[in-house]
Amino acid sequence: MPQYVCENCGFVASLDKRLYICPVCGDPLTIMFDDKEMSFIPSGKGVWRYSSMLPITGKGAISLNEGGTQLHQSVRLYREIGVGSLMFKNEGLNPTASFKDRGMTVAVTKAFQEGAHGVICASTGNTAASLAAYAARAGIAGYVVVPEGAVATGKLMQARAYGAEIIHIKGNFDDALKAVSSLAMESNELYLVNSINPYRIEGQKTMAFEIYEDVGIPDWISIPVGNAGNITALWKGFKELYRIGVAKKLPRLIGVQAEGAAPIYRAFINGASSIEPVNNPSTVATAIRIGKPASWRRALKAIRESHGIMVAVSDEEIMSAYYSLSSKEGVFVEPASAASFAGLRKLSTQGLFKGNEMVVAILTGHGLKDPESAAKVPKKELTVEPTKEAIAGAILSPARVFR
Ligand code: AN7
Repeated sequence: MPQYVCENCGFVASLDKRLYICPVCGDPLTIMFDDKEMSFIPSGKGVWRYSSMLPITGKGAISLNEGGTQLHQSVRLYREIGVGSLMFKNEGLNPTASFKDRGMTVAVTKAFQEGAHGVICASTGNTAASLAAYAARAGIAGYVVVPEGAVATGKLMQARAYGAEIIHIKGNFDDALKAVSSLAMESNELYLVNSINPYRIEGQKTMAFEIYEDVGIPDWISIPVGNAGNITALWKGFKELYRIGVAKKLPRLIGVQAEGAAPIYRAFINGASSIEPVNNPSTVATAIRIGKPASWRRALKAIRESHGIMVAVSDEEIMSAYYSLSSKEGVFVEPASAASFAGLRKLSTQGLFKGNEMVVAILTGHGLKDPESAAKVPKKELTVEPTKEAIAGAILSPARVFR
């Protein structure tokens, strides 16, 4: 049987208990399978296609058809960074428009099976939107705790529309997660669905399975890092495929943090064995405005084991990547997701790529989530009289339009 394992101190426990973090050292627990307990027998669509690799079956799952997201082949930006092939895994195509839905279907199904009265999370926005949708689907209460004034409007409106109760705190995400975790750990009724919940990681690891089925094993995969659950999940998925002999090699991971919220990047660059938390994280990419990532240790391990690299990008680099993705590829994502490409761009100027690599950039959330950021791109807008002449006169680049 799979069991909880603490990758830090070796604590082991049965999945019968409800546990999130290690009772000995406080690190998030991992659901660990023996090789012989895993078989890669994809069947059906989306996250539950990989039930044979998950700790619970898809029977009676609380699902909104999450997963099964598309890879977009880059048509322009791959040349700029100088690789053979660049693909964007568009997680914005999930039902609530972020990758969180992959983990949420598994975690909320578990909550439902346990008879939890409600689910709760701390969130920079996307987890809140996802929780709210799956709680609605399950018919249980949803509570989301968010940093006041620091969540993109689309995400907040999603949570509101799905009927969740929204609690704003006068603090940041790290404060929210600390308070919410300790509340959930004292309560039988409230089930915690942040990424310190090991079932979240299980759902999210299916991203790796989809990439494998679509294109095999890329040379590099870049992924934005906030609380570090997703990079943990991505690596777990690939390692499991490798351990059971399905995949013959492993990708190298590129973890991207925003400069103002980059404790894992700093630890990596300094060769440190632990992170120095950032007390006042700040970045335009509000989704990853996180100073004390819960899964930092597993993220560092993933980067080091994969012979990967951490990179930090400025807000300017993020917003430039954001506009490049939308205006040159037609792929509109939120700033935290654009960090994924910003990191590749930065590493390419530092000479990381040789020219023939296959690279996948994980784009974690949809652009419509964050209209405040879209409002910052250069405007090409005019208001004119409702006449043919006025409109023709207002067209700024006639050479392209009247070709
Ligand atoms: C678009 O919603 O933490 O490294 O509370 O929304 O697994 O935290 C969101 C994180 C990247 C980082 N991209 O993933 C939350 C939250 C987007 C995100 C991340 C988030 P992790």
